[in-house]
Order: sequence, then C-alpha cells, then structure tokens
Amino acid sequence: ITTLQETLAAQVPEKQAKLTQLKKEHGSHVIGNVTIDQCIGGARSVKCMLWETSNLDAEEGIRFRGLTIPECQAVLPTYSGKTGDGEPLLESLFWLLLTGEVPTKEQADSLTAELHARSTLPAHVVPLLNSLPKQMHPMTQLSIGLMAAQTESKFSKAYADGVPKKEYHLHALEDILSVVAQLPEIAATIYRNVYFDGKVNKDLSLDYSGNFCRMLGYDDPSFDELMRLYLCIHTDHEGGNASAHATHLVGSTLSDPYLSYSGGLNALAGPLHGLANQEVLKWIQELKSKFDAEGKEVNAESITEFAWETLKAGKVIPGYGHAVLRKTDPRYTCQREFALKHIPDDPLFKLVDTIYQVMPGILKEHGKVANPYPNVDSHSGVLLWHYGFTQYQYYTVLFGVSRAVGALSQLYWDRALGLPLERPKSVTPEWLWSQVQK
Ligand code: AMX
Repeated sequence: ITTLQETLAAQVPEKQAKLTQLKKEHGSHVIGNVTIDQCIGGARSVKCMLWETSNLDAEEGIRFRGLTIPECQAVLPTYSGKTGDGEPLLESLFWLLLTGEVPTKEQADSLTAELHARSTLPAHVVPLLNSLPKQMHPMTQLSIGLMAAQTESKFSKAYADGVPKKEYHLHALEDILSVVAQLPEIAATIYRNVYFDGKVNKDLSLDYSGNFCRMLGYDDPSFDELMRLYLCIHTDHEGGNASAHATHLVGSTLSDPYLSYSGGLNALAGPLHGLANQEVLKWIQELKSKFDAEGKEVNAESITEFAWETLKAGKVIPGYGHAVLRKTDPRYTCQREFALKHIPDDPLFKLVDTIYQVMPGILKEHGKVANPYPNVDSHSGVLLWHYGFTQYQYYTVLFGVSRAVGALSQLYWDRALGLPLERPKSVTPEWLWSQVQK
C-alpha cells in the first residue's frame, strides 16, 4: 500500500509549484475589501487566510476536502470495514484532511497502527498531570499536558539543528502525528484523575476512537460509534475559527506543532467557542432543576420562558448562533440522526429536540442574532450524557482531541507550502477617523 508519508511526498512539489504560480501571475488580484465594521468587528468575512483542508459555506455548512458530512459517511472506511456501515474512522478522516484523498480501509488501518505506535507519552507527563489540582479546569490540564509532551518535538530539534526550510514539513509531520497520537492518553488521564481512580487502560487492538473510549473507561460499542462520529465532525471548520486560527498563527512563528496546538486549545477553552458544549448541558440542567423544583413540566412553553430569562439577563443561549453559518449546522443534524437511530427515546434528546423547535423563533423575535439556528455544541452533550458521560465540565476536552486533527493537518500544509509569519496590520482609532473625515 501507499503510506501516508508517500502520498503526501508525491503531492508536495505540485502544490508548491501551483501556489508559486498563483502568487507570481495573480498576486495583485483583489479578492475583497475591508470595512470599518469588519476591522472593529472581529474580521468577520475578511478573506485573508489560506486553508487547504476544509471550507465552510454559510448555508450548507462544512465540507472536508470538498465532501459534506453525509458524503464522508458514505465513502470513508468504517470500523467494520464495510463503507457506509457505521460512522467513519477518525483515521480515515485524518487521511482525507491531510491528503485530500479517500483512503482504503488498509490505509486507514495503517494510520491506526502508526498512531498507536506513537502514543507513548514522555515519562514525565502522567506524573505532572497527576500533580494538578482536581478542580483545575480539564481544558487547562489538557493544554498543560500537551505542552509538557513538547520535550519530544522533532520539529523544534530539527530547527535547532539548522535543517533547511524545504524540509520543515517533514519534521512537522512527525510532531503532528505524535500530537494526535498522544492526546487521547493525556485526555483520558485527566478524566480518570478528576472523576475516578486515575487508572487508564488501553486496548490497542481497537481503532483510535475505540481505544480512546476504553481509556476513558467506556466499553459499549454504541458509545464507540458515537465517539467516532464525535471525533470526526469536530476536526475542522475551515481556518478562521479561533482554535484553528490560533494554531495557524502560533505555528507561523515556527513554534512546533505541540506549542502551536496548545495555543489552539486555549482558544477552544473559551465559552463563545468550544466551551459552549459544556455550557449547553449546564443550561439544560439549570432549566430542568428550576422547573422540577417548581413542579412545572419541561415543555415548549417552559423552555420559552427560561430562554427569555436567559436573554433578558444579557446572557447568550449556548449552542445557538454562529459567526459564519446561517442555517442549522450539519454537525447538529448528523448528531440528531445518530440520536434518532441509537437513542430515540432518551428524555434529554427529546428535550433538545423541543428546544430546537422553539429556539429559532425566540432568537428571531429577540432580533439580534445573525443566525438563530443550533450549532454543533447544542447536541453533543446530550448524546454523551445518555451513555453515562455526565461530567460536562470535561466535554470541551473531547472537542480538543478532535480539533487537533484538522488544525494540525493544515499546519502540515502551512509548512509544506512555506507560508510566512502571519502578521496583519492593525490600525488606531485615530487612523480610522482620519479615513472618514478626509
Ligand atoms: N444567544 C443570545 N445572543 C446571541 C447569540 C445567542 N446564542 N448569538 C449571538 N448573539 C448576540 C451576540 O452576542 C451579539 O450581541 P451584541 O450585539 O450585544 O454584541 C449579536 O447577537 C450579534 O451576534 P452575531 O453576529 O449573531 O454572532 P457573532 O458572529 O458575533 O458570534 C457566536 C457568534 C457563536 C459567538 C454567538 O452566536 C454566540 O455567542 N453563541 C452562543 C455561544 C456558542 O454556542 N458558541 C459556540 C459556537 C460554535 C463553536 O465555536 N463551537
């Protein structure tokens, strides 16, 4: 079989040549302009980043290398080996994101073996994680754990040894595969430490997701399937989101992939981004306990009442809205379909479904949000909860394990294409005023 490394090596020269040609022949072609609104308003829609691995359409949602989520589910290798039978393997999506090619089952399995072989943590990482206070947020612990593993970075060593620029991507790939391989044990150690006995049991006969579930302490094959879906859909969401962008930005300084992705994780830990998945479950639990205490039924009417209370208190409805999307997130839809298939009678799933019926109307009436529809985070927690994974403070860590695959696949291409230091121009308020008063 053609290995991942061979597949990439065959692609790099042509991609480099194409980008050089684009710059040389069309470098001055204008693709947009920037308004004061955009300058002050978080650079929404400003086209200023190159991203190979995925693209986000406001209406249609994410495409991974041109494939929608249902298309990925139809063509990517699964655990059983029968394509279309079950959720794609995370390894098969990783291969797709890195190479743009759909792997064979054999190729996906070879990547599983490679990741397992790279999964051993440096000896100091678990003792360090064990020493952290249990009340420290799991995302803080994840970032610390990954940074601690940076002692093994091949990229930073190669840089210190003075390797030529055209070889950076080879060393970056080493680190990228190792970061993805090592994150599950870091994550599982945190979970087992904070909520259980600290013991982590691996099963390297399984795929990446299945082994991760065993390390977390779950052995239900249906939960393995959920984890495969979960880890696939959270990987990548084009380049502008805060975690991917932070990884790309830090990496552009030639910080190695460990340090770069720790930057990404710290961005993911914010409540407007990845932390929203814990906030959704918190919101639902608060809603339930309020109405249970009042002896009121949780239904469309009481949910509406609670939603207005949240909005009137000046808070956001977690799991709704998006900076780019203007329709229901297909990552929400595929989780809903998973629930309909595997847990149709789950009470919390029904509650989420009722929220989905009323919330867009409420947010439209509220009149501020650009997108009144649910995003990925609005559904992920209730699926986990069904399987007994109720520690919602931890949910963003799962997102963090997954997002590494997308953000770091792009980081490989950042180095292979020789993308430069990212350094946009900032302007002062005085300068903006001078532009309009001229
Ligand atoms: N509930 C209440 N108000 C909301 C809202 C929501 N779910 N979503 C947006 N708004 C408000 C904004 O706070 C803003 O208010 P302001 O004018 O007083 O500042 C106004 O509506 C306009 O915002 P927008 O253009 O619709 O959104 P944005 O691009 O600025 O922000 C996002 C996008 C995701 C941060 C925002 O929708 C939000 O806060 N949602 C809730 C948190 C969430 O679910 N985050 C996860 C997103 C997906 C992810 O990254 N994992």
